Amino acid sequence: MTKFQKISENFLIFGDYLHSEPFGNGHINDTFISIYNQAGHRLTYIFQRINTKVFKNPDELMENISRVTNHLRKKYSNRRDSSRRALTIVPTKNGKGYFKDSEGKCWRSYLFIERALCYDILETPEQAYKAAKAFAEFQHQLSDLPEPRLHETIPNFHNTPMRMGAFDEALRKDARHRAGGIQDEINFVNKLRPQASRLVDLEATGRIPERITHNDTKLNNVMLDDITNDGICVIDLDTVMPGLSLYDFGDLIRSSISPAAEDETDLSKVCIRKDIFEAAAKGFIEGYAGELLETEIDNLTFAAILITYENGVRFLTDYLQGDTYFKIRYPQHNLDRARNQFKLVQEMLDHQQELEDLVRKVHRELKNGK
Ligand code: ADP
Ligand code: GN1
Ligand code: MG
Repeated sequence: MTKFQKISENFLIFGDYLHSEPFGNGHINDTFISIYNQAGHRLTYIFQRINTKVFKNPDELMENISRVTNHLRKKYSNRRDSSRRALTIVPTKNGKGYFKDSEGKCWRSYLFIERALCYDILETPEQAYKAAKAFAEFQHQLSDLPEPRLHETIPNFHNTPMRMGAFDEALRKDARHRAGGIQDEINFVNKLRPQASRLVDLEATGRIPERITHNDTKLNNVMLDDITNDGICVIDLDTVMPGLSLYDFGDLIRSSISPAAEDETDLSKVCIRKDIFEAAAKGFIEGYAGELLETEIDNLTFAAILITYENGVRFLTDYLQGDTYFKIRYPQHNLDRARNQFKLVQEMLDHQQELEDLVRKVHRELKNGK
């Protein structure tokens, strides 16, 4: 029996284990698919080794996910496809949300969502509209989650000024002697520094509300239906916690507006697609069913710029610290990602006015019922 099969035997799964393989392109957890023979049906399950360096309290993490997925499932209960619309945690045989193996590693399992795909690069404005709508509806559906407040699985996750503080500290320590080669990137970080606190300031002064948000709305964290392209299921729920609606719009734009991959090194390929942006803005505002405040709508474009910048700063910080957070495939990977993100920031800054105008146009059209 393989080590993996032994782990999987601790979950409440009926049938015979056939095999497993690594799956997906996530930067944080280790994800696998496992195939079972269940009374003659071939069934697939997701297994994940939770990254406990990043998520330090797996009990609180799984409690959040369990509350969120149960709440969503109730909302979909009259649709007869609730287990495709919300993640379903497969419990352990002891009724827990995760299993701790003999090495102290934490494992969980989800039902595999069939006939849907996660995209790393968005292909059409229709997909942008549907992905954005799914993330906005996800937030909207969680707006009446009963108390208590969700645990903050990573405190200050999108607190950009604190991310800047971490960057400054990493630069000061320069643990891997890498600072010498990144002067252009340091200059870019400093150029935008004065804007870093805008969203946290808007929140602190009560002009935008705290909501329950996903906080990791990277394009490949929503599954689009194979046939309809509908955003069938929002996944990767580890960072669902109190946050700002703007973070989720910002991160979706960051990860979908460019036709190039997040680690593309030919920066001439990193550019913005206005039709994708417009479609995503429409899907996001519409998915919120009229409940986004004007101040939130007015800051959608800025949020896309800020979250892309914040990600660049995070990649660069990890590069300076010796690549301890994001999975990398080669030593310069985080630096390449940071350069890519900063190029994308510059592209958005160069067209900021046009993007703002698109948001206003979409908002106006939706208000007029178009
Ligand atoms: P990470 O935190 O590492 O990004 P994710 O939870 O996003 O991990 O999972 C990584 C990938 O695995 C996803 O992008 C998706 O392709 C796939 N995946 C995760 N959960 C499911 C699921 N329940 N059904 C189908 N695919 C899934
Ligand atoms: C990570 O887990 P994944 O790959 O969906 C990261 C996000 C970053 C993203 C950049 C918990 O997302 O914050 O924006 O990489 N998730 C966490 O690709 O840090
Ligand atoms: Mg993911």
